[in-house]
Amino acid sequence: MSGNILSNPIDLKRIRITDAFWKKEIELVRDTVVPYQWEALNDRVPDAQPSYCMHNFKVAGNINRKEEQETDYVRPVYTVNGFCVWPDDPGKPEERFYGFVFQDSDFAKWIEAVAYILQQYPDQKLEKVADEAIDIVCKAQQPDGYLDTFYIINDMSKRFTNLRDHHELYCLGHLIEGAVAYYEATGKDRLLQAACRYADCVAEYMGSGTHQLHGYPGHEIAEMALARLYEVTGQEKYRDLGLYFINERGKRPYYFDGEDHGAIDQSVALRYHYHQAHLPVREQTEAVGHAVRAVYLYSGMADFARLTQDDSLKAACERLWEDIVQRKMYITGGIGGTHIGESFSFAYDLPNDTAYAETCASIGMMFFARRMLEMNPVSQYADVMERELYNIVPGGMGLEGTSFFYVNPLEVVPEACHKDERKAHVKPVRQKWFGCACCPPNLARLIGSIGTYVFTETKDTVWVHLYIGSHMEKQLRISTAQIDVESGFPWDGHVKLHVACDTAETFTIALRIPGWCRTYRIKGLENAVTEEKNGYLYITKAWKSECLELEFLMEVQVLDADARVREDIGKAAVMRGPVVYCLEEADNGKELHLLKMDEDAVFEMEQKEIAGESVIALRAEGWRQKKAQNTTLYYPHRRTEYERTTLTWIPYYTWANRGEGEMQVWTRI
Ligand code: FUB
Ligand code: ZN
Repeated sequence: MSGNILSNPIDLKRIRITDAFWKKEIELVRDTVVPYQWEALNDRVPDAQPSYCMHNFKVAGNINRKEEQETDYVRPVYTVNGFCVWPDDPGKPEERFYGFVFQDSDFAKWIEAVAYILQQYPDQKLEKVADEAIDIVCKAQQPDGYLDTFYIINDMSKRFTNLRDHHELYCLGHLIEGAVAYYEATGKDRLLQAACRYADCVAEYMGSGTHQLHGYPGHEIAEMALARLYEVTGQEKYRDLGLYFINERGKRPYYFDGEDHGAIDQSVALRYHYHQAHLPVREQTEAVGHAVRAVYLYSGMADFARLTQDDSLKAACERLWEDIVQRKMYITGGIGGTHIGESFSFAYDLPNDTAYAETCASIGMMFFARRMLEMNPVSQYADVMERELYNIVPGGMGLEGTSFFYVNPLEVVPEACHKDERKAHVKPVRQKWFGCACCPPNLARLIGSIGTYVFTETKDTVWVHLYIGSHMEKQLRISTAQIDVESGFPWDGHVKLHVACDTAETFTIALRIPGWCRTYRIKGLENAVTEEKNGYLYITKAWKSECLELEFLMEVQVLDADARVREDIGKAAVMRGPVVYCLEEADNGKELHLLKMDEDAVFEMEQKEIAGESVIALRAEGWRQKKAQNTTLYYPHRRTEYERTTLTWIPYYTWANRGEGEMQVWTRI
């Protein structure tokens, strides 16, 4: 790849997070989220929607056992809630498959989160629970490696007949991700072996051979997972399978058209777009269709662009990236403007109150961004990671760690969520669990692995992409550098970078200059050669024992949206550093739409407690529109009158932690 710098993320084992903000989040995942989610996967959370995830694995494992023990055992065929269209012998309730077809993936994400926690906080009790869970999962595996409980329980003869909808390859992808992480954390390879065997089974069925299916995943993720499996095992067959999926997508005739999708309608005109299969991936220019699928695909494309040094694949990733961040991303980092198909809408169509902005899609943006950084360290990618990290990611979870948002709107009037079906997908408060629970365990694995987003490295350069307090070790040619980042983010822009080497040695540290920062100061550059490039300050010197002090001026910024974003015309949003702010009813009363900011508002910062979380809130004098004394719905225009009021903004990620109420990010100005 001409002119590019390829750098690698750093293994979690080499990083220790010391950051006030993120250490707390990771510990919340360790102490609350992981145990809570284990209860949820076992259907033991009172008043929450059941998961059936572990139930399905157990049922599938029992079928295996019966087949082994009873030669005349006939595998039953069962139906599944809303999905299965096969002969309807419902079978015994306790032996049926329940839930969504991809329920297995919730275990895989959970075990991945457990793995990241164990890497940072060894814990024998947790490891035992995880090993027992792995045992249940592995018992469900078929002799040829197949491992998807939906078909194992329902009808094995139908497997791989509906790649478009039935998520076998999605479950494979998640299984690989979880298995690799668990192997890296514990050295135990039982789940990794299971994942490899399932991948081998898929590779038997799918590929370019005449006897094989020329298919690819209906929901992407296997691509990036196979890239990871290849990197961990060194086995080229996994790289080849992942690349095959990437290259096959979008070819004509459309593979899914040859499948039997049962009762599920095929006639939707944009069906190719929904799966990003409307064009071969190298020809794609616009981010379309289901947003999570899309960014998982683009992440896989970026992996293979790097692994195979493929410039045309990289160029496609860059075009798709640009389309998202310049035309289809909310200020919060949310993506997916419409709930119809959980999809991207058209350019600049970013409604606030019907937004989809699925938590998983923002997590997918993190994956995509880090992979783009690995191919080319340009600060805009890290800027987006940071936007996701301080807004949608922590906001996706309640401050207590046991409630979650799937959809992340930018404006909420609770009554509308309850009464207007067009907004039924928008919940005004976080939920304990979801029937389709993709987001909560996705958050757990992302937060658990946050350390892998902070730096990337080559032999002689370390990039600091995120200012997250952390410690890492860098092996140089002759000595080892201990690098410590101390950071006040997201509340203040002070950062200290301590570097200590046993013997003075020359290497480069590249520090990201955040996109939101107009002025920064740095102390400690004596005897250094510096260069600013692509949003990074490259500092090369013989490091021995030094401390760099940085100050990124963190001002309150009032932001407009491009005039093509119809919903935000005449409105402004408030940010400070990477944090997006919002108005909430709890501080500003009802009818937030009547509030108006001053063009030249003077903001004051206020330390505030929100459900036990200490944050910086912002206050400024503004206006509340007076209601006219009309007796009819419409009346002759008269000058609008306002009264003075104080507006209080809180960080977006903390909204809906004080009960149900209105919220808005964009306010009239
Ligand atoms: O299809 C699996 C997951 O469920 C998707 O990623 C989410 O968008 C939800 O539809
Ligand atoms: Zn999700």
